[in-house]
Amino acid sequence: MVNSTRRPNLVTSMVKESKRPVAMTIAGSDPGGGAGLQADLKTFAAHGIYGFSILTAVIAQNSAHVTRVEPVSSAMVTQQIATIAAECRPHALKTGALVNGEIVRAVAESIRELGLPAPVVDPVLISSSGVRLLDDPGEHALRSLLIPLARVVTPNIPEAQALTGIAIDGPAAMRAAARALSRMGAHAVVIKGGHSFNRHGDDDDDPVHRRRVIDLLLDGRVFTEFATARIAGDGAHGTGCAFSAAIAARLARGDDLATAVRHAQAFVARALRARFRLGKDGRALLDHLARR
Ligand code: PXL
Repeated sequence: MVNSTRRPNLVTSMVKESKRPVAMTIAGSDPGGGAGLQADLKTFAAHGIYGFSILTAVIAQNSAHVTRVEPVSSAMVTQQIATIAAECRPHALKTGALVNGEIVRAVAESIRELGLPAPVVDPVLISSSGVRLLDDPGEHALRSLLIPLARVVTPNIPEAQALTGIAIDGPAAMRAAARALSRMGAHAVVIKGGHSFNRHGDDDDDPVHRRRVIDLLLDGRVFTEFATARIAGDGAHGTGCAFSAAIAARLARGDDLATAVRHAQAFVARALRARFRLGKDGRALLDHLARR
């Protein structure tokens, strides 16, 4: 059982307090290591950032399928965050799969009550294999409780559409969706351009977006576009996790948000160019430690 009255031992009390940057992820488990909490920790490590990880759900999955999602109790999520934060306040925070309304509420309350940094909110709604990782009450709580606390919210195009109700069929609608998310209270929004626009049900009839990916940042009232060459193929498992974790890692190092987004885009592109497969019918996996 828990022994909360245990006295600190002499050895640990002599260890110097570290100045090294620390980031915290609040996310679900991917035992395959491609997405979720494990991918976030690898991304932090690749940036030289120490990582704290708060588990929201145990998820049985491989790169092709999610077979079971078992949420952790919201009390346990609260307790993990409080116990870790009592020892060291992280310099940056990101959230991933939060599964249900109670967990979203627990995370938002913990951030407010403990005065944690404004989080990078990756609004994970469904897994890349199509299974819901946030239920309807959770989606509502995300909009009303967590997005208003966000330093930045990082939806892909389908997530931005689901959260705003705006059909994103081109650059103007993408800007409108960013403004709508900003009106929900987020300090900033990045809509990732990796998913092509859905025009007439045809994915890629836009000549610019066929060759390039444009991630759109709205910080306050300022739009910035980050363009990069589109990497051919059908992407990889966990690109969204790597992107939001890389932003958090850069923020933990003290970068401003635009610099963090630019580097996160380059980080994901590098990891994606070095992608590989482990199974026969699975999705590609990122190489989070790729050098170039
Ligand atoms: O990429 C979204 C995501 C987030 N978190 C976990 C996941 C996935 C996608 O599969 O498994 C745990």
